[in-house]
Amino acid sequence: MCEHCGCQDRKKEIELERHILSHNEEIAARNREHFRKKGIKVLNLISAPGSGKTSLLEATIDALKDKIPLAVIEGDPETERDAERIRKKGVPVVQVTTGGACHLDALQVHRAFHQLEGNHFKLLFIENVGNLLCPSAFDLGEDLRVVLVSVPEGSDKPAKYPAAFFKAQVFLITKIDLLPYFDFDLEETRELALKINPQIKILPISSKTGEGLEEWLKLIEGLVSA
Ligand SMILES: Nc1nc2c(ncn2[C@@H]2O[C@H](COP(=O)(O)OP(=O)(O)O)[C@@H](O)[C@H]2O)c(=O)[nH]1
Ligand SMILES: [Mg+2]
Repeated sequence: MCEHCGCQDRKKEIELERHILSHNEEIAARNREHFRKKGIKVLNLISAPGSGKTSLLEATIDALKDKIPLAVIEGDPETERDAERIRKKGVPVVQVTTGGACHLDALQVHRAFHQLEGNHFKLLFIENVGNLLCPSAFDLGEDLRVVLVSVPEGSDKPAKYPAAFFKAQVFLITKIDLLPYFDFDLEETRELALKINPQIKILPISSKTGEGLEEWLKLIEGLVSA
């Protein structure tokens, strides 16, 4: 090992990371095949803590649960709090507590999915652990990856966290009811995201006022009927 920077250790670390990621990809591919066979469409929601993932799920469930049977997997470092919020909506939910890990992996989703067995659903939402960095490296077997940034977080986030935007199909700008109170630049954030991923679909929404939700719901209904 190099006594100055420990570069030998770093090499081992990189090899270990590669091994973990390729193992995750194998399980994610199996998840994807399993979901496909069962006719279940899966969305993976990724954002920083507090961007409004659970609030969006609550609003989405209110709008869709009588039309589409759905279920939720919640990921958090600790507590059943988000699962309790979803349970109150009368929807099957499994909470995965990662004990400090900053993302969900495909094996955790595989196990949580088995806990949902016995429930009938066609749509599965996975709320990832609140973090804009780590979850983007881990495929869970989802059909649609959705990245969220809320207005108070600032419009520069796509430039700072490009991997999250590169691998997502949908970018939700959340809490747009707060636009009058923050210097969030909608055009800037759109441009930054499209520079990283020209195909990404961008929807500004507010779970509080319902603005923009219609298009989000249409997108989900389109995915389920595809
Ligand atoms: N003003 C406003 N607040 C919101 C909106 N969505 C969520 N919040 C608030 O943001 C906070 C975090 O929301 P939550 O859904 O728990 O975020 P999560 O950590 O990403 O799941 C809560 O206090 C919510 O009430 C919104 O559209 N507008
Ligand atoms: Mg949450």
